Amino acid sequence: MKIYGSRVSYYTGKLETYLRYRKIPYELIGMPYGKTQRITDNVGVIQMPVVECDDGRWMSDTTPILFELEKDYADHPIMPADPVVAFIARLIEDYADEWLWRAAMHYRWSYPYARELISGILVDEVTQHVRAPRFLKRRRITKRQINHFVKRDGVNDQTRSHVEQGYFSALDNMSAMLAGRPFLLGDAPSLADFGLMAPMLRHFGQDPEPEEIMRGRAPAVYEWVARMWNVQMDTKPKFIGAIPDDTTPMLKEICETHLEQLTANAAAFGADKKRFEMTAQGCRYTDLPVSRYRVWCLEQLRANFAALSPQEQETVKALLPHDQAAILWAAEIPAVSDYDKGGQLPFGKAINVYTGGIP
Ligand SMILES: N[C@@H](CCC(=O)N[C@@H](CS)C(=O)NCC(=O)O)C(=O)O
Repeated sequence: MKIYGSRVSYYTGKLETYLRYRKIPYELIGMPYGKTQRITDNVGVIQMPVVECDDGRWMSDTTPILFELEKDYADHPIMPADPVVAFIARLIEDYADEWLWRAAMHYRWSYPYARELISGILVDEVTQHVRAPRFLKRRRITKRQINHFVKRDGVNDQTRSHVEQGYFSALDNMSAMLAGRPFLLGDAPSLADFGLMAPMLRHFGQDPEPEEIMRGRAPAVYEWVARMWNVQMDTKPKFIGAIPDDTTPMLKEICETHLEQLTANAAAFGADKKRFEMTAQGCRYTDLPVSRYRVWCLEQLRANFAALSPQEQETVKALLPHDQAAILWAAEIPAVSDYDKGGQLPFGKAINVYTGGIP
């Protein structure tokens, strides 16, 4: 298959880790920003990664892509057999996809060495068609990324240290889980591990400033990144049969941050707003972009919770004893995403995380 993306992209790294695990051959092609028509015709929007399959079909959105590819590996899946553990794997993946993104973009574009490194790689990969001096292209892309993905995503003097604390918490919480097991939910990589590779591989584990933090604060996570990159397929993957206490801090963090954001975002989307406010762990964010895509993420989590047996639902509720978790089982939410209504994904038309492209 052909993957259009970038070797420094968050979600491309997640997909590549999975493809390597499954020994699925692929060719990574820089996203052709000069010729985007073919991409938008086939998947609806420009985002990375986008997959062109050998049979002519196109795929987008890494979570549905992974589940589509999983159909060939039913006897040794990345989803734990226990339904509660499987639900927690989905929750961790969603947090990795949609919450840690802000911290990852902040560390990449607010710090000088990361900015220097990545702006150079990005312009060489995806702006070959732009006829302008390289230093100018780097300056332009840096400005775009800082504006769109740092400032417009709510990182400012009030929130910066909380955003950075979110990275430290992820490192500490993963270290606690990895102290007892090679992978987060067992002896083999699960959806939770592949999800966390998105921020940990191509951003935190590669961009100079956060990489230095990872090496010093969480060597077990640094080691896990390499382990994930080299992990061999196991024909009998062993996952834990119940969620252990070492997972408690991560689940608390997910409720207090990611679920807080999903709740406030859904309320704002339902009220037809473009920007919203929220308070997470005492930190006030006053200007965040509303995301239709993340309403869909919440719908997916809720549908998966609803599919659990009453007893499994009680177990999940006991694992998430925080106010913010109630959105997972509330009778209804004040918004409908209307995304992927026909259940076509990963073959349907995609939408950007922020509707209408970058806010
Ligand atoms: N839900 C998508 C998200 C993909 C995504 O947002 N990718 C980022 C880069 S890693 C992107 O393309 N952003 C738009 C841009 O930078 O122009 C997935 O799971 O693949």
